[in-house]
Amino acid sequence: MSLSRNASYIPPPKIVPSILSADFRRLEEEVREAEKAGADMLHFDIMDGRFVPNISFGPMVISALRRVSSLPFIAHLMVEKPESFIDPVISAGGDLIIFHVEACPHPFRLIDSIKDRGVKVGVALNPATPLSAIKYVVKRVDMILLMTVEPGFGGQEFIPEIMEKIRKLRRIMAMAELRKDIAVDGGVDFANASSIIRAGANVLIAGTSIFGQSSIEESIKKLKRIALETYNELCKSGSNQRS
Ligand code: S6P
Ligand code: MG
Repeated sequence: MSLSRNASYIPPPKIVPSILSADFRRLEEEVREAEKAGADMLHFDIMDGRFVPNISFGPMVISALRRVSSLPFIAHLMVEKPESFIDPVISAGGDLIIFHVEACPHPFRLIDSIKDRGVKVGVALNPATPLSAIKYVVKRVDMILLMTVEPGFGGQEFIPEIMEKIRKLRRIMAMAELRKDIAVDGGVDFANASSIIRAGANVLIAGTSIFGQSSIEESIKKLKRIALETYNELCKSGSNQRS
């Protein structure tokens, strides 16, 4: 099916909790609660203290949680030399691996090596990295992740300038008739979720506004409601075409 003129194709929204903000003393319970509440995927921030000024956790945490959740797992590699994390993340149970374009001089090789192992692949861009950095690889990936904070820490504020970057990427995709997930990561909350979907992103990755709240379940449901209402409105008005 080809796109009607002027309509963009935003895939249905997905709410993706980032466990960086979870209570690590009760990680299993919090992940079970998130899954029960309707989370669509789970997001794991792997940091090496070099690509970003912080260290989080490695594939072992993915492997431990793989035993308690059947959600698709996204591994967000905020590391130098992402190629050395591919096998450990896949063995641990990762379903989609996202590498940073700033950390990878040979993205075609890395994308192929991830896909050859039967795993999905995404590419992430730091806030100040222009979209031209992924021009030649965008067709080959399953997801593009736009950082909406400088990577490294949870609980930061969404950088408003990135809203225009989301719009631009969705426009580029519509012109090329590409129907891919655009994820945003950092500072996503109840107040900006609707504008993010309107701009053209559909995967909302959220740490603080899910795990940092009094109820994980209510937060996921609220984010989902906001995202779905906005999405349905866009489809109804004809500015977005359903699949
Ligand atoms: C950004 C961070 C992100 C995370 C984070 C978002 O530094 O490293 O990649 O996914 O968990 O958290 P929050 O609190 O901004 O939603
Ligand atoms: Mg992340």
